[in-house]
Amino acid sequence: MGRYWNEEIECMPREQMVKLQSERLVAQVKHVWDNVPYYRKLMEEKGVTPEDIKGIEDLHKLPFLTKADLRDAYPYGLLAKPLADCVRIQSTSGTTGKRVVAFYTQKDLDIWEDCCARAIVAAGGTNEDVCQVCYGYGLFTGGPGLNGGSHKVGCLTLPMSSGNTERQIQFMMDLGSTILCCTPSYAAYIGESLHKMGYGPDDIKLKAGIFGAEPWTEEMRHEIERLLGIKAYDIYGLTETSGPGVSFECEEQTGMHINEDHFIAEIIDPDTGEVLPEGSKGELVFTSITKEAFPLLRYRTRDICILTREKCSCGRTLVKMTKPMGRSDDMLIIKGVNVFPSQIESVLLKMSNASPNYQIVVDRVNNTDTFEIQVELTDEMFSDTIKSVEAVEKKIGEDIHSMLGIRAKIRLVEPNSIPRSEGKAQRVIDRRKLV
Ligand code: DLL
Repeated sequence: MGRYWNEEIECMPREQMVKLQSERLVAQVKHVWDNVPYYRKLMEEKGVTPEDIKGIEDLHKLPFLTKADLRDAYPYGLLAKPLADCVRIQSTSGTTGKRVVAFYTQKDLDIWEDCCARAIVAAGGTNEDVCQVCYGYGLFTGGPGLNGGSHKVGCLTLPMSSGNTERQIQFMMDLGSTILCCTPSYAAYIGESLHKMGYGPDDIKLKAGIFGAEPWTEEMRHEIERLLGIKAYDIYGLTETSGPGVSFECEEQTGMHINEDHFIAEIIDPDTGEVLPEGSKGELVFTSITKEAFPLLRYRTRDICILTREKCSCGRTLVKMTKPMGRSDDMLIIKGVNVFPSQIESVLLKMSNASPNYQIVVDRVNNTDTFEIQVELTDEMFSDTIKSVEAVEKKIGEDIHSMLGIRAKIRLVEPNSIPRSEGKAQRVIDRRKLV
């Protein structure tokens, strides 16, 4: 028994899928070679030409692409279509170096929304449903992606964006929302608020939720399911590969099926780059084989997980990935926003009177991330007036907010109070225990 958006693809026999992937890969490699000088150079450096790629068995010959390449090529250097053919951009947060800008043609948008439609249908969605989308709208891919998928399925779509939780709950009750799409931490917060307002699962019509964009545990899943009286499904994706919908959970809830007709997944050793056999834990690498405007070949996601082809009771033959089990870089996801410690360092280094000794403390209290940055006072500042210290605190807070789009609690601490280390400085204390 299964609920599919595209049964032919989702349940396609393996040999047929390999054939489809191979054909698409060959065409995609030619497309980037012909249209993206940046790629051609990378391939030439590795001594590979499109003729060397005859099918997915040759994938390993291609060079990897990393976030550093995206930064080098920012903003237009990886574009594979004329700008006149592009109709949308989406982006990650971060005002400087770490920002990722992805481009879409109309066909790219259609495919992306189709992937999200598969996730909604796998969670039980039909055109009878009322789908409340509380991911952020705007440059973030969460809102636009699930919104588009919901339209495709024919759900009545509520483009709420995040925030204003009482109003979210009011709408949910008035309009009888049946599917909720948001980050898991926001889902838990909505659940708690519902109870605080004196209501419970019997007062709402929700049956399912599609939650992703940040790590979350099985315990959190059970908590959300209990608070809202729903079944909670995971969804994964990243801006670089379009956004949400690269993979999605089915009713078995034992990993997320990857939309393999659009993305080829590999697991590599993050240190050596060697491709690892099925079932190994390693870094997830994606090749997008249908994207026109912003195709990425062998893109290193930095997410650590395991792929499995064990038969799934839902009938889908698409490979499954586990929840990401961590990252091979130092990126943190705080309140759904991607944060690199180096971004915080760059804010501090720009201020002549702040010390570069800092520590980031992240925790999860009542299912919401807390974000504190402890910054050491310099000796001169320590003897300054409280007023001038407060001014520094405020300035750091504002600069962090404008850099990341989220607020941090800034705590100035005494000189030399942050432990020094002899090796790598421990910049991050993450108490959330997410994996
Ligand atoms: O978070 C896209 C998205 C939106 C996915 C809505 C799901 C739902 P980025 O902001 O580029 O894109 O962040 C991508 O977030 O590399 C993972 O580390 C993490 N991530 C995304 N989904 C999950 C998930 C969106 N289900 C980065 N579980 C990725 C754990 C996730 N981590």
